[in-house]
Amino acid sequence: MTLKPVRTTEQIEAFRASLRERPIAVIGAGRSGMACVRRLVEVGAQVSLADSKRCEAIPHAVAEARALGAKTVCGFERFAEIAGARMVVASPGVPWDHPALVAAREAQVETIGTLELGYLLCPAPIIAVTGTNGKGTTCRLVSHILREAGVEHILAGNIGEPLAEKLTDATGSTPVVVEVSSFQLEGIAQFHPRVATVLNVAPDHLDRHPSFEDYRAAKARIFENQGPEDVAIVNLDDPEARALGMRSAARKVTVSTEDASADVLVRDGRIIARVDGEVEICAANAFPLPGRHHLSNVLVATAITRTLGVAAEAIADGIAQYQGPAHHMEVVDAPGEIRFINDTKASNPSSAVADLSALRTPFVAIVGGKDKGADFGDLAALLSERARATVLIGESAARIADLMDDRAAVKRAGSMDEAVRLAVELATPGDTVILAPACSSFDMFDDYAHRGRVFREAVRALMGA
Ligand code: UMA
Repeated sequence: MTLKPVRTTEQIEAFRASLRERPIAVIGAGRSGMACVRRLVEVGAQVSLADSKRCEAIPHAVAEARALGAKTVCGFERFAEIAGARMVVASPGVPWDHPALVAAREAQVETIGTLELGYLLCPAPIIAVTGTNGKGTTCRLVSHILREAGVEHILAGNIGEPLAEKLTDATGSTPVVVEVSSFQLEGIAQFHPRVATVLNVAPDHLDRHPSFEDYRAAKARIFENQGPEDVAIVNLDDPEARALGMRSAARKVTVSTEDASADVLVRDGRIIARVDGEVEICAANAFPLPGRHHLSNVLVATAITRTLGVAAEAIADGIAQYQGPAHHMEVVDAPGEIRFINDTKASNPSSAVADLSALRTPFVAIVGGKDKGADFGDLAALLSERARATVLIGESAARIADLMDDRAAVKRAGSMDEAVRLAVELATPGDTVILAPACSSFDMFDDYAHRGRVFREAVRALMGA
């Protein structure tokens, strides 16, 4: 199936024309906000860039925005500060119930997220992937398979580069694989992917979304503009994802590790795809990252690429040759008989549980960080039962400690250096020491990548690498 763009050239041109001379406020001077500032300046909008930080804290963004002719509003808090705006574009990190966004909507000012702006300007068809866990891996795997198959495409979204940034490379015939977060989905209106999937839904980001229902509703929005000419990939193994996918108006392509009626399934240890005819892809354990949760992602990536008509051989090669990104089950190169794994990307309990469950060696886990209000029950039970010891860090340490079995070996550390030192003392040769925080990083680090780098450096310093 060749994916057709949803937006016509005429629609995009009319939208661009509607932005000319229009006063538009972009909130958030991070990657998404700055990409939107660039695109809006290009089409001749009158842009104001607003950020809650002081200008001195974001010097590069402020300098670039001013050089482009945009106004800057630092220390931004209220709608009054951008009251002349005729459109507000909010970065994903800005909560949708931010008082300034609420006031803008009350004043009938069109308020959208940065993903929506990218979509409205995008000439390419979109393949969108969301889910609590595995969305980055699935998008990377789809991209890797498409590369193997020689299919030109673009990879964008929550994974790193915003859609609005990658637009400059997009044409009607280059599909864009977009990793989409619940934060981004809150700010959509017309966003309409040709192929969409929700991989799974488990409680996460409950510091941002008022309830699990609200978070799930945000995820469900990925399907809201799809019709029968589009495709929804439905993971039958995850009850939440299944329910959301089955309600979509799109044609369904189902995947399952267990259900023999699925369109992409596992039979006798082999992945079989029944999308436009039945083909065998490869062994179910061909994917280099361990764990059953990854098999679901592999099935979804197979379903997406088969839907696009990619040959079975290219899909099999892409699956077998996939290399994970830094910070996700990344083995740290260090001497000695202890294996160190940097899994800083496991930033919620369900991803940490999935990754820890896949370990085959005894392990000492370093866990904890900013408390997002998540339920640590399953994680604490797994650590109490399976970990040789647990070292807790960050804001959530006390809450996790309270849930651990009395007999479990639990220590607290005030820094990553101390956590790694304690973990090594508690480990025995042949063990794995794994950083799987189950929390976000902002209480101690700039972001998850910073946390991963600090872990790597602490390991190498301690082990004399
Ligand atoms: N800001 C305000 N007011 C607020 C909140 C933020 O002014 O109320 C300002 C901050 O001061 C800062 C800027 O907004 O200057 C940051 O904007 P942002 O938080 O939206 O960050 P970006 O750099 O634009 O990165 C965003 C995504 N960040 C979030 O969703 C929080 C990145 O996902 C994404 O890679 C990037 O767009 C490109 O698409 C990160 C993430 O943590 C990795 N995502 C969450 C996750 O994966 O769990 C959803």
